[in-house]
Amino acid sequence: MSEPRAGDDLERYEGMFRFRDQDYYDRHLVFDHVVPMDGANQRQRFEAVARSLRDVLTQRWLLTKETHHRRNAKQVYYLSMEFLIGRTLLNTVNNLGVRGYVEEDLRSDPHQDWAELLDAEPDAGLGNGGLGRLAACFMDSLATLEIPAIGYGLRYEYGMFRQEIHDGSQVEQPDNWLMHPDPWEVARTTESVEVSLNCSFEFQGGTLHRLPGQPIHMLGIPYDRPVAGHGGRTINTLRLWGAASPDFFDFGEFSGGEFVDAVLYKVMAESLTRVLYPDDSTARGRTLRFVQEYFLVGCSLADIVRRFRDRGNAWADLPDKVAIQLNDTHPAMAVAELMRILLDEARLGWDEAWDLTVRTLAYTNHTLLPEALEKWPVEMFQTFLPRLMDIIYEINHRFLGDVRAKYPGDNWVLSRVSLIEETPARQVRMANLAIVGTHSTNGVAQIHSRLLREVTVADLADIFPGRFSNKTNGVTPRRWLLLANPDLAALLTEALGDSWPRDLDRLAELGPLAEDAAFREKFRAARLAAKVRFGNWLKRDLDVEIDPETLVDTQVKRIHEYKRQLLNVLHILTVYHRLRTDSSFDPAPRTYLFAGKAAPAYHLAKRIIRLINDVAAAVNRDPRARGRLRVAFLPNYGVTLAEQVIPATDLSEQISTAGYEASGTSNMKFMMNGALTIGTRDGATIEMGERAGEENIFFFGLTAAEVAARRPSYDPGWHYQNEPETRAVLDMLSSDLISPGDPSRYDLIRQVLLDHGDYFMHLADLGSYIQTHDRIGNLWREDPEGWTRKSILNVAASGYFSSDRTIEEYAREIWDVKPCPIP
Ligand code: 26V
Repeated sequence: MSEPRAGDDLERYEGMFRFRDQDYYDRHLVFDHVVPMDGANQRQRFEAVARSLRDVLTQRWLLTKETHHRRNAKQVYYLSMEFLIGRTLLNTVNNLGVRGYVEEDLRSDPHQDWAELLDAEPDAGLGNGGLGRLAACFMDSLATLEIPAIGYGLRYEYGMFRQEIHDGSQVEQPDNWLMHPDPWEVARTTESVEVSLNCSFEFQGGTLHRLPGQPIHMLGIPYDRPVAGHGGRTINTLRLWGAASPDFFDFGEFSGGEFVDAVLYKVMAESLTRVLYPDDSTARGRTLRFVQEYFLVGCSLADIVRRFRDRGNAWADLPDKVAIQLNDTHPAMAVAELMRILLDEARLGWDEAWDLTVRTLAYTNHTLLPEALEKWPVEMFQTFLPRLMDIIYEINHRFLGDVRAKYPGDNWVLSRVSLIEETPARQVRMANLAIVGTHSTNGVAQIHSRLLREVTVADLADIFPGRFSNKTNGVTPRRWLLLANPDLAALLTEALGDSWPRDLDRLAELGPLAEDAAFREKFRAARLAAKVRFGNWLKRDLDVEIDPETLVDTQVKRIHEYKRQLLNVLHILTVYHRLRTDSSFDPAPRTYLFAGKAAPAYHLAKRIIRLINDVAAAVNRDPRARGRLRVAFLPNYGVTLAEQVIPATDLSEQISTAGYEASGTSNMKFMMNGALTIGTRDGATIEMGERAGEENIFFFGLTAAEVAARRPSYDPGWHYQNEPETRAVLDMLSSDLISPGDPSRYDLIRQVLLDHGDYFMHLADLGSYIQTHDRIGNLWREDPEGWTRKSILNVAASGYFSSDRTIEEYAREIWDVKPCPIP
């Protein structure tokens, strides 16, 4: 990786990277921080390296913007409330192809340690999970494919909370990731945007009063971050909006007491982008989130329209020059806001404005869970955004007129597709708004797109059949393979040359090598090296010890009932029960790893975390389990932890109740890194099986159709009565073994599984899950060559799951954009 690649014309970077030769690095270190060279701390050194790198890419960044502008190229705008970026330094160094130079230069600095330096960068955790990480992978692919694109999001001062585990339970700590100045971002105060709400606030004696009808003006300050594509040609921009209050009030007019109120008011406006909302089913109805969504939409559309007009375009050309993708319904107010701009500012007629709006916007759905489908009270729109509410009413009026013509006399269909839900309270259905107001609605895996069309919004799909499509998710191989797994990446480069990170289909050439014993040996060695590296990292950073020779079995993702971490726990308890009751039982030695955050108000999910920790404690202290069974919950799951654990995993757990996981993306990352998968036929895991061959993936359990068919008659009690192991394991939950001295600690979980109907059907799938795990354990121990063969075949079949393929499909089938090569 230290060699510059042919054709990447990296020579121009050489010389610029002489950090030690009094160049960028020394200057930044000494002058930015005003410290002597040898007195700087690790954080200051990180900032200096990052700044130097930003200096190096600045010219390319400017050239990218200038080229896009000059060519008036069609531009993609990706609107998302979340971008789960993680760290930027190593990814940028890799993508620019300058890792060799940087490492070499830093080696000559006696105070410098590359690994420690990387650790000084906090994760930019501006997202909850899959949806936010997908946005970050897409930004990488857009830049790599040289597609003109800007990502728009919010600059939360506090990202996803930091998870600590106290006595086995999750404790949320604020993530003050911007405590130190962020070296990547550029504040562009001169490009600030003003957005207005029709509702103001007033402090009176320290309490807040709403003043409907009195407009409040807010400022959006853009903070730009460079997104360097692999090969370093295109540097796109991620623009995050920070909220500020314009100093529109004249401080001189305020008397002494009001001065303080005025400042409080200002502080309040600036609080808008303080914190990321956790993905929380109870989060609906919260005014701050509503205003955040509008703030993103208002600032971004103003910016997009300004760029469009600056290039001298006529309004009629909007869809030919601009493609706006809505990442879920969070920015769906864009439908009404773009109409407002075209009607009130551009002064177009309704029909033309509507045609341009629909052709410019597109929408991606990321979940079918009913509690996650957004609805906002009509009253909230009326209070804050009355003009948008008027526009939504008018859209609905015209739309329902068309529907009436299509289905005369069918009032049920009208009430189902209406943008407004009438009962129990009047609310705007944001998914309906997004489908009606855009030309494209896509799901994120085949099964998900089908269920969306056939079940969730079947009426709308009937009305607009041509609007629906599937775009199966993908992940960037740069971060998830090249960066995360240097051992395997080096082997791939040895076998295939160095083009695979940009052409992941080339992994298919590994297929025949699965039969080559010498290659299998090297492959196994690379995988073991990754596991050893992970083991050392775990010991050093988290003080957890694992044996890299054991089968590492991992489930990492948000903690949610539908993802069924509980099913995994029930299997572990089954193995433990056998170890306790059968002295001849001798399973293949395994390490079970969990990580994931629970929404702060999701009590059951938090209880599941505690259960995992209690089970880990019980198992790990029992001599009968020693060397055979080990369980660990790794705190604070995030991008950086994922980069560590995924390459070291042998078995990936993708065990959601079929029909509930829209796609999953960690499943793809595990596959690329050579893990085998145990999974239900859900999300993109189904497509992984189609590509790798059913014999190379471990499917178990009910299909989505079977889940739906079984639900009405499903009785979890039957399994308890008739399956001795199921009964033994559920009884362990309320025994002294797991929660000594507190046997009722897991009553809630027992109730969910037995008394409340087990909505996610854990017990229905438990038997088949356990049998499948038994087969997996045997294969691992009895046939290591066969395991490695399957592992290689999985990597070989993973090329399809590159986000480059996904983005090429969006570009061709939704956006109609072409690459715009930078000279
Ligand atoms: C909902 C809410 C509700 C209120 C406050 C904040 C918030 C944030 C996120 C969400 C919904 C998240 C939906 C989501 O992350 N879906 C995941 O998207 C992945 C990428 O397409 C996909 O792989 C996962 O299967 C899907 O669960």
